[in-house]
Amino acid sequence: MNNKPFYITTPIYYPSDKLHIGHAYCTVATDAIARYKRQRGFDVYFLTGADEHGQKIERKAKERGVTPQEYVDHIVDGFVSLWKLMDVSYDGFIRTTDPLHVACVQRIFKQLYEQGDIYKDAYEGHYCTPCESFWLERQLKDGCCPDCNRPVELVQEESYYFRLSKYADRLIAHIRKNPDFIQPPSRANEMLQNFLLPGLEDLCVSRTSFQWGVPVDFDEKHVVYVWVDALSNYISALGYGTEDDTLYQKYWPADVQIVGKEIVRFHTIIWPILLMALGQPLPKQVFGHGWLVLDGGKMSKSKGNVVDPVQLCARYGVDALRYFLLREVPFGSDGVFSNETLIYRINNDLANDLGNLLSRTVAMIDKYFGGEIPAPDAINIEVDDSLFSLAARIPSELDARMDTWHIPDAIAEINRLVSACNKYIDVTAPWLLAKTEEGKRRLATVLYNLAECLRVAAILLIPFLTQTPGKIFAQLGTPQDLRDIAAVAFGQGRPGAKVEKGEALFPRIDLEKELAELGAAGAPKEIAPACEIPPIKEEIGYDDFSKVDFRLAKVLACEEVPKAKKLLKLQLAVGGETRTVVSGIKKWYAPTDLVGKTVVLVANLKPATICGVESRGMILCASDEGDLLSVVGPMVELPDGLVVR
Ligand code: ME8
Repeated sequence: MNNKPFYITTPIYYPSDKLHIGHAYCTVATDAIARYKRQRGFDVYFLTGADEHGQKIERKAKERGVTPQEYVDHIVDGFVSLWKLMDVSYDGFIRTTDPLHVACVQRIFKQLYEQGDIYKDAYEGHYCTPCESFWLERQLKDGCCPDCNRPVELVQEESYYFRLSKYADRLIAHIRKNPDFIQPPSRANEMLQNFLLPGLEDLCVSRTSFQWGVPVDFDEKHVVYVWVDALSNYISALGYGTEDDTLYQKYWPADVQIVGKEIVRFHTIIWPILLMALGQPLPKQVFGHGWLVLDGGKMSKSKGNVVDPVQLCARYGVDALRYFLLREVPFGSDGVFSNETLIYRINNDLANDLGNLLSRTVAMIDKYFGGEIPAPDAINIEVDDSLFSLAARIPSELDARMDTWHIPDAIAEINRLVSACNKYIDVTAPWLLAKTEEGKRRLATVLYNLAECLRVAAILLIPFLTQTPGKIFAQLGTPQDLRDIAAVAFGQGRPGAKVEKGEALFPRIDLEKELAELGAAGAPKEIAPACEIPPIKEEIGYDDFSKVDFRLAKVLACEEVPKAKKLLKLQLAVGGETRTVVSGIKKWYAPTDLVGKTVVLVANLKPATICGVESRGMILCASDEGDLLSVVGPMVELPDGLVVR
């Protein structure tokens, strides 16, 4: 135990409707580092949370007819369940709507104002609401946001400004003197060349055109700019500036702040300058990771190609998804997600290599040694030595990769050991050794070595996979004290431990069958409406509502309307009466799909003649005006004619 504090953070997430696998990537990678450091005896504090303020959220809540707080509460519950599902071991979860955070932001703003680093002025400029970013005229790309290409809004407001320019030289010097501050180094260059060296403008840090933010407490018509609000989370969560700032004293400055590449700019310019102005130390490192992309584009809900981590966990298990995210994406660069590569990784690395090695080893110990790990005996220097030395070397090789957060390379080291074991089985041919007494003495050594390598691999896998190491230990009968990193050295395993055959760690997946099931696109289908969910209409009284006569109606017959592309003609039974109703649902239903079904009819709608057929009423459908449509009906069988209210 070295007990040194280690503070690591993820960005705090925007409450968008659903987190996708790209978000999960960032958090799972951070979790792996946190778990790794804990395993190495550090006193880790891992912070994540939710970034809940801003115009975007205010607008969305309004569209849905709920308060912004109600809107974010619901979504943040979803974040917490996803992190729980994916075994994300955070120590702190900060919400920017927490009163402690709000008070901290207000104190920071006031201090900077009082010391002259924030001043009031008139502002005219361009604002990208989706990115919550201000842009100068010259920074726009064809009049649009240079980051997301969406239109910007011209904003004219009296605002507070933060003197970024005053600190620019100090920041440039800091970046140059501390090559580790921004990682990977390419991102440091990008910040220097694109933003710092051309010169920093002062930053507009308050808004008056919306309310959903932290109010400037000495000038309440202003709310604090969301990025100043959001970035402060990293210290507000530790009690910065409060009476009880024990966590702050212990953990700040952060050892590493993991962020996506598109927000490195905020974390390596605004954030360090804010800290300089407050007289606080800067984080030791900001690491900008790449994106998980689909077909060359960043995942995003608006592109309609989101892949749901909850669905993927349900289908393949948490460890399979964690493994894919951590092994497939080179840390710092972009990685591509496809169902095919995910299944390939599961089959190749997890089922064939690791899973098979365990089941073969346990089965052989069971068969040839009555289920007890044998004591090593007849060593073959040539063959065994290379396995020993690899097993002895791997832990430090892995440490070297993890020192620079090269998680996929660290996992590749463990895989090297697993592959070497599989080759060792081929070379030693245990099934032949089992045939003679002398061979059996040698076989004892071979199986001890295999069990020992598996134990070492399982210990090293602990930071990355949360369920598999425990399963390996259980099958090998590894006692608790030998599951610890302190016991990682090859050869500590005690002969005599009882192995226990278990289920396959990762069942093989039939790729073709699976892809067919997932659909031609190879991605789990997301049901996403074609249009934004429209806002709830203006309130009406019960009197207005009661004017509409909704009834249950049974479809007696249904046919296409001749020469009409979209229409079906339905004969409906409505409490002893038969009616004809025309409905534009031919694209979704064949006539036979509907016969016998009970639907909801607007029974007192004035008759209308559509394509020569008189329609008396209208049946209710839920639709997004795009491809999604369903006729609406009761959840249990009920007689036609019943009133729906
Ligand atoms: O940026 N691949 O929040 P956010 C990899 N609230 N990472 C991805 C990704 C993808 N496809 N999509 C998103 C914000 N991310 C701010 C942060 S911090 C003070 C405020 C990553 O919910 C993204 O790069 O839009 C970012 O690091 C994180 O998810 C949260 O994104």
